[in-house]
Amino acid sequence: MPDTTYRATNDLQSYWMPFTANRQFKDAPRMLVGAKGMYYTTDKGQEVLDGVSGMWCVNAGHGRDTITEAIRAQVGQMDYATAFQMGHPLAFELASRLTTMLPGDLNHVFFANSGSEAVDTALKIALAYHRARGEGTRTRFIGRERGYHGVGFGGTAVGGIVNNRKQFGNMLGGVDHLPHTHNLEKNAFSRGQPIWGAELADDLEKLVALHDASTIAAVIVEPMAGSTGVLVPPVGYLDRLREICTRHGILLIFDEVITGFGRTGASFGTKRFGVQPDLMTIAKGLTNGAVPMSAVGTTGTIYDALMEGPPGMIELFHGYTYSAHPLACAAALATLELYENERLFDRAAELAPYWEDAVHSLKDGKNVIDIRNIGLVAGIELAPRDGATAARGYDCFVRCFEEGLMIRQSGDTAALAPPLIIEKTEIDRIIEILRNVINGLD
Ligand code: PXG
Ligand code: PLP
Repeated sequence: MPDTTYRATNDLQSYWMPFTANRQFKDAPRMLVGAKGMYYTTDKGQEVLDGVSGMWCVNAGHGRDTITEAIRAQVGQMDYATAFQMGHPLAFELASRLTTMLPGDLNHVFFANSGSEAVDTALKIALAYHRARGEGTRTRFIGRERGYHGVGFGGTAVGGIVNNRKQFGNMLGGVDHLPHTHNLEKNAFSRGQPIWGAELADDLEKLVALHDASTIAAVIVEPMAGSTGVLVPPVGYLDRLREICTRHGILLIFDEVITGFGRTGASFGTKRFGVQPDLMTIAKGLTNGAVPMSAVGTTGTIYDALMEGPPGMIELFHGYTYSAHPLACAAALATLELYENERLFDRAAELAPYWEDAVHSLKDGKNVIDIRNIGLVAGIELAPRDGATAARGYDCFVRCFEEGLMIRQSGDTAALAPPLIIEKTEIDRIIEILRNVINGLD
């Protein structure tokens, strides 16, 4: 049984909570004290079905023994080792293992600790690559409206979420954005990839015409935008982005922090959608959420371009104290083994049709204006209340939690992304709770 006590001296005030309405939360806290399999346990002893894999990361379910044991063994063996001018075997083993999984010619891996750091790393690698090839004028980045790329200055700048930017001024300069692909008139209640919208990628041509290709380093997009409410790419859209990037010598970065590790019904979104990036960021599911870790996969072309100059020269002046942390490497290796042994990516693909039918059965729910899905992800969009965007979405999240279901709120969209070990009965339970909650909201 989890220990459901926390210290009485805890006044809740000292901790400044991230992405949280601190005062509202502290008036009515939701406290998690345990997690196993598909369920969290609250401090009140309530079991809560995890409909969002913690925060899109616990893809193999909570408290997996082999991962726990791998971390325990590693901390006993060696707690920490710097990655600067030093190595430890698990880091190399993990990188090799990852390159066998990563699609196409993504055969080198740089380690960081969060999705945000992976994004900053990928952007910097893109700049360094162009400079190494004598194209140092390529410094501009193109992101996309409604993109989420973490909270570093780089990621916030290429991201397309106004609330993440407006408190912080100018961000990184020289950034432009593609239009997002969300369109209720054309695509509401699409199952899987929407049919309409590939032509939105052509806006990249306009941006190239405006800024000139010689100034553009990279385009960064999530294959499927997760954080802003599950926006599945229209059929042909990513292919077209790829084609335009290739034609203009622009690197294409896929941010697979959410879409990696089985979420879309394949190992990576790249595989699911059949489009190959030059750089890929991964995090979250890499360690099943157990230890923070992220990585950037790059092509041999990019790596080789930087392996020039005298052999004693540091090729990339970048890295983190905790890059390739031994506990994270141990957790990641155990996680990848678990994914493979339990065939969890295949399982996600096999469950996807059942999941799709289940989530679309909410179509007639009160105020439901769209349902989107792919793999084991779904977004259920509710109409906003007059003058109060996101209020209905927030109430939906709180009510679901009270009823024993954890979802993720994105504006007025309820996002679902359960652990890939979910059973059909648990899918049914998610839908039942959501239906009751949605129909009970004003
Ligand atoms: N890129 C993508 C595509 C993400 O989804 C990050 C980068 C940043 O990762 P870190 O580890 O720095 O948080 C993410 C993270 C939500 C939500 O509301 C999603 C994320 C983070 C916070 C909230 O769905 N994804
Ligand atoms: N700030 C100071 C004062 C540091 O010494 C360091 C690292 O040595 C950092 C920030 C960066 O920390 P990290 O490598 O964990 O990103």
